[in-house]
Amino acid sequence: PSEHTPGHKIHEVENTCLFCRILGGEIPATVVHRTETTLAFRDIDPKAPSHVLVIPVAHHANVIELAADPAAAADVLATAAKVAELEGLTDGFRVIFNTGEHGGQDVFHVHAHVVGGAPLGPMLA
Ligand code: DGP
Repeated sequence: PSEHTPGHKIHEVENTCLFCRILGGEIPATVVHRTETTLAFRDIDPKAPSHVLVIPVAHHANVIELAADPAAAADVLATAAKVAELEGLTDGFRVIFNTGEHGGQDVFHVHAHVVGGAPLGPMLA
């Protein structure tokens, strides 16, 4: 099986996928929340006062692959909601899945950006 086959667990891709390596503890990250199936950690280059990435433990390349794994998709959204609560984003926030070239996706392990803590303007750059 190829390293990016949807749903493959972390040990099968941890040598090549940056976020699988974060899941494996090989690369440090500031963890905000963790469940059996998801991890939430601070973006290394925050674009807002609160900027947290939520990833599924199962390796899916993008939101299209995530959508084919409804349990993982629901878990990612539930963790995004939990992050908003933990971060105190009571005035609102955004959940963004950058996808593909036009979407500006740089890391091909699906991640929800949870951003807030200040008014965000009409679009996030
Ligand atoms: P995207 O462009 O949507 O694929 O977002 C990738 C995000 O990942 C980007 O906002 C920066 C963040 N990022 C990249 N490398 C690391 C890292 O090693 N640690 C953390 N915490 N975030 C990272």
